[in-house]
Amino acid sequence: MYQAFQNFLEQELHHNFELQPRSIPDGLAEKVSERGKNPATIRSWCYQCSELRKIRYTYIDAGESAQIFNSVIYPDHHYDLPLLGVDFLTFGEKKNLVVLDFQPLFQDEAYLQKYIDPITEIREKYSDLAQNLGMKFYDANRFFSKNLLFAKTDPDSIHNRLFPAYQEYLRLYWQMVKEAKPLSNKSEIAKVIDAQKEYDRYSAERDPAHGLFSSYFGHPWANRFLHEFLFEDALSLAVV
Ligand code: BLA
Repeated sequence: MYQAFQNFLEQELHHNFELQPRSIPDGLAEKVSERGKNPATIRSWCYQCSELRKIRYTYIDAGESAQIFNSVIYPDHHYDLPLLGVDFLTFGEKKNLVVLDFQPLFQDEAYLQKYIDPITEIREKYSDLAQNLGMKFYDANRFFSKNLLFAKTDPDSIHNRLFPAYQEYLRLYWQMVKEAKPLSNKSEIAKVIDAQKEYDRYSAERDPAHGLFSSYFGHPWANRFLHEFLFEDALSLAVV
């Protein structure tokens, strides 16, 4: 369902940045489960480049049961840029949930004006994908923007609406990354580090996918995947 989205992301990344592989801890890059009705495979990829310190994406292919594409891009700590967040989920015939956002590190007006307002023109073209759905797991005011796309949709719209929207969001994101001026002030950089860690801590705590990972791949693997790969900086904050 989402292979074309993954291909597009890969092509664009390679075209725009000097990617280097970033390691994935042993046993977490790929796992196959025979537990469900259909065998499920989870695969992840991770890269870095000078502007983007962690680029990760994950595809879960459980045939007709589930197709999931999830990605987060973390800018280098010298940029206070939002994270790019992608979460596209299809379960069976009927349930398609898609979320796409520039995830703000801060919520003050000046920040939102700088990094979120430029998306408005694109978001307005795809208002059918901005459905104002309530959030059960997350707080919409933390690490989400008013320009997020968040929709319950169908395969036709995924192809005809979400795909062009996704292309436009990604292209705008690359442009922002390229135009961003690196921070030189130590305390500003420290604020970015804290905010990115807080994102991992918050996400690891709330992640609605933990149950899904556990049911396919077992509890120990799910815990490792969450804390050692997806949100690896969640723990380091707890220790401080
Ligand atoms: C919801 N995301 C979900 C759900 C699952 C995942 C299973 C619940 C779907 C349901 O309602 O049944 C899946 N989350 C994942 C997977 C990973 C993950 C597979 O982290 C990792 C591989 N989620 C993100 C990112 C965004 C995001 C980057 O990981 C931002 C764009 C958003 N996911 C998001 C939102 C919801 C969601 C807003 C709805 C949650 C709610 O109602 O509070």
